[in-house]
Amino acid sequence: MTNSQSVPMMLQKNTTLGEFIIENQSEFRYSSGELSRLINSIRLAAKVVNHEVNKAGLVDILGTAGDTNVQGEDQQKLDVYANNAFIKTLTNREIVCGIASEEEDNFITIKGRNEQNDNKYVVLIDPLDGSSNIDVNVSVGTIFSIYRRITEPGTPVTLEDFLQPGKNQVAAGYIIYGTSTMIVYTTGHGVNGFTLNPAIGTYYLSHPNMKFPEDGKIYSVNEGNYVHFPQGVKDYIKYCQKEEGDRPYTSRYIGSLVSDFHRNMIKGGIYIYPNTAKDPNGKLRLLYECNPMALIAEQAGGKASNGFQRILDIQPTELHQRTPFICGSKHMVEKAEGFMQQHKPS
Ligand code: AHM
Ligand code: MG
Repeated sequence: MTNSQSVPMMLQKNTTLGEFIIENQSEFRYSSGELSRLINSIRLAAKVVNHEVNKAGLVDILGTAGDTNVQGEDQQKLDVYANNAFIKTLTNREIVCGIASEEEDNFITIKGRNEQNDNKYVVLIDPLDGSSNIDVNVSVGTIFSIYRRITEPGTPVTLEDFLQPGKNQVAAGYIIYGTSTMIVYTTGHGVNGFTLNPAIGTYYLSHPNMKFPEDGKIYSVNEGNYVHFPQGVKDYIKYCQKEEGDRPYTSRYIGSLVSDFHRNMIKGGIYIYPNTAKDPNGKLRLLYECNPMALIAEQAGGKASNGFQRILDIQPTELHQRTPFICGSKHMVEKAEGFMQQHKPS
């Protein structure tokens, strides 16, 4: 994936997501309409999940996980619900050849009607990220990542199709279920954000050509783990807190990657989830969380690294691989990397 090029785009604010997808279809490298249909189905599944997330506070009234609802169906936890909603939509529409989800141990092979699947794309998804925030009415999100398969269309997908470095992504995005619901995504030509008008169920282009400010004043990290952080991260946090120039910076941590990232992209900031003594590779998953957010960050002029290496260059070896993650405004990430370098493990 190369950096954004200038392509004609329909960037008027009253453009709907549906119109935008059609208008910009020709910008995809392998334009056959398949990727457009795929993003369309994600848009649809996101509406279904949004509807369910919005009623989360009613769960205690309507029934909890393990109960049966009025239609006689089992009530599901929201993350399970979101997982099923995305998998079902993508499977029913026969639009991809494989799906990997943070909620599933193994990838799923999608068979076509005649047992053969000629679709070219695989999707990797974190259906409901930050789901521990659901119980307390705080924003959560969905993160998705799309690759062209490596193996021949018509044959079953293999692990190799999913274990591609993030720079191979053809598209990535997130849905934020916040005070309003938004889809933010990139196909490698910049980043655009669409806000759902819940009254009519339509997403409108509200944030065209989103850009990370190069500098920022917000740092987002779970400081409760401070004593376990690598020395480079500790030093960077102390730098953020120091009274000098435009510092101290403001600390803001929601504990929901999509929400923290979204705020930092709009206002300027850095998100850090480092490795700790307990979790030597950090907590976040390379394929479902870090790669898609890294592509969006780079397409918006930001940066994403594990402290020593560009996230999008990492060659994954496992589906559920974890990585330390430093992401946000370019100059802030570079500064943090500088502190990491001073304590590089030999
Ligand atoms: P999840 O996929 O289990 O929801 O975990 C990912 C989430 C991120 O959204 C968030 O930034 C992070 O975990 C918070 O972790 P912690 O509570 O350790 O700070
Ligand atoms: Mg997650």
